Amino acid sequence: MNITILGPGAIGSLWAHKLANAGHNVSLWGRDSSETLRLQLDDTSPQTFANRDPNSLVDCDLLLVTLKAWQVLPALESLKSQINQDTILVLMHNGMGTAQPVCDHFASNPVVIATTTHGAFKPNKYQVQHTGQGMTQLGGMNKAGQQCHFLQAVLDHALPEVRWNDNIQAVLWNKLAVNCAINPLTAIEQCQNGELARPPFQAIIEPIVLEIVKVMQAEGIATDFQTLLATVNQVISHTATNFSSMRQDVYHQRKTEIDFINGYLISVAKQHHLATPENSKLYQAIKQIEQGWITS
Ligand code: KPL
Repeated sequence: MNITILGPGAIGSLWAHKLANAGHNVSLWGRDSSETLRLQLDDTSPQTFANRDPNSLVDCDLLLVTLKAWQVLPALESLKSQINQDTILVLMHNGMGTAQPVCDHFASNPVVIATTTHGAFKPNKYQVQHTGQGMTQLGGMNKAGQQCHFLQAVLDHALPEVRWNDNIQAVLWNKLAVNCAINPLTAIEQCQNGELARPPFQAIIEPIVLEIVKVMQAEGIATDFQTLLATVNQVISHTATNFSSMRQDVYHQRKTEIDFINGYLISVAKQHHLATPENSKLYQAIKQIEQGWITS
């Protein structure tokens, strides 16, 4: 397949390598203006990818969007005239809230949403490290996207394990809950995920999770407090030495994904007339940190 990776950060670069090794024709579309990008995955030999080649959009079978949530819509909008109406758009990022606007703006394209637990780290422009084996789940967001089940085999062949999930919304909501509880707290405290297992943090996490459970149930997602709390704590323990993506964004003074994580939760809660004071506190604290960089 002709595959273009829009946003070749750590996860995008990992997929670029794996898909190219599986025999696909892979191009990148990154911020860098150079015509080619040379990338090395772990200790394998470096590969050269075309970058920002307009033909790689026109002839694209699959556009894998691995940008940050807040970059997705502006980037796709700016490329809209070059994107073929048959190109499958696969969105893979933390948080929720981009898929519906993408479906609205790209009504003819199949839209698929993906979430992955693979760990990847890009120490510099030229290298990417696969830091943790994980699993990727996919599901269709619109009618055309729901017919893209075959992508499961294509992607699984490149970087297993990949599962197609007809109830991708439930998967995304569970991931959102994990990110709502872990990301802002670790960013505010500037700590590793594992710190949140300590009792003072557990006392903060419990009411956060309780609010999320109520919103998920109002959205028709089957869950309960004990199950969701256990899911959050399992991720805390499995990723104990990680610095969460939001902790890294705050550390480097980069715009965070808060609007698409706790911000998304708060906006859905409002639609159901549910109060979310604990999540709102986290949201405001991260917004205040971001505001501090603008005014300083
Ligand atoms: O998704 C993550 C993130 O950092 O954004 C978790 C699961 C919290 C792992 O760090």
